[in-house]
Amino acid sequence: MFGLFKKNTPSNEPQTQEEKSFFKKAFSKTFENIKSVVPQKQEKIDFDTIEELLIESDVEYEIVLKAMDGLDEKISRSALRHRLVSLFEHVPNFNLELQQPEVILIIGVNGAGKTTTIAKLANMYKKMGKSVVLGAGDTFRAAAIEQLSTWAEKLNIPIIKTKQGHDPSAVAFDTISSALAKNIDVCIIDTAGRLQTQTNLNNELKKISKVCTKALNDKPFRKLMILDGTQGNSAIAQAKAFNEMIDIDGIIVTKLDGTAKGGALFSIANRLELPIYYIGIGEKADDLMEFSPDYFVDNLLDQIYSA
Ligand SMILES: Nc1nc2c(ncn2[C@@H]2O[C@H](COP(=O)(O)OP(=O)(O)O)[C@@H](O)[C@H]2O)c(=O)[nH]1
Ligand SMILES: [Mg+2]
Repeated sequence: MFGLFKKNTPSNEPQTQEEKSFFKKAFSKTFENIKSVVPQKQEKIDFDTIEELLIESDVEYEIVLKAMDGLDEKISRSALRHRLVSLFEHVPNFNLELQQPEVILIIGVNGAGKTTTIAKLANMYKKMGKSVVLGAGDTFRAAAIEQLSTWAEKLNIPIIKTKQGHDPSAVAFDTISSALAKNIDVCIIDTAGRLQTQTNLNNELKKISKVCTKALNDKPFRKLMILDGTQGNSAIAQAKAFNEMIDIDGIIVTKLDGTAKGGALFSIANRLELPIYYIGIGEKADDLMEFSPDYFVDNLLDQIYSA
């Protein structure tokens, strides 16, 4: 089965038939779109055609130019594979050593899928036999606390929460303290959606991050950015600003099930120089998948290249 937050290695690839078809379903719109540019599979494909299909699947133009620089007029599968896979190559910037408790702070704009992704991660950890506690750190809206509480109940997982309007840093601190006191393996902390331009909210986020560090006695924890896949490339500027603010460790891209913009994964990973750990492919607790760049690229090339 999938491990959590491993380096992107071939072992991250879907193993069972079920996982494989799940992956194909997630990218079905993106792949259909690509096939409309190259209706017939070929051994070598024209430079201009490849350029067009990358742009069509929402790879940023700058990244398209970078990936294709110096390639021949007729491009072979292996040449293109090499270029596309290397767009994902960069070392994850967090310490892979497991901490106890493993703390994950979830960050992103409103509606990106933060709360839903927390439920999915909690579900995954639980299935691995780990104990989990959730922190309802989006104290901005009462509905957000309720939403996470509903998930906690459904998944039978404890949750730490306060009233709407209370200090989210206190919730983060209490969640971590509770995990330490009860020997819980994993803490996942929600935060309110915010834009990179909202100074007050951003100072609040820095404070939450500092409080986590303090509660953990300076041990590292993970800050994951949730990006809405249907936004394609427009999510990148946002994520860059957040990364400058509090050093993001990795990305989860949601809602890939509803978009043909799967190519944006290339630009997101390359421009942010951060690993994409998971992809969200639906609204249910099981709709989260580990992301393997190699497997993604191979499947994409299968659509257009003959064997
Ligand atoms: N189709 C689909 N919908 C998703 C996915 N992740 C989240 N959503 C939906 O997106 C909406 C916003 O999600 P939510 O978790 O509340 O976002 P938040 O504001 O960032 O916490 C909800 O209706 C979710 O069910 C996904 O991977 N696929
Ligand atoms: Mg939320």
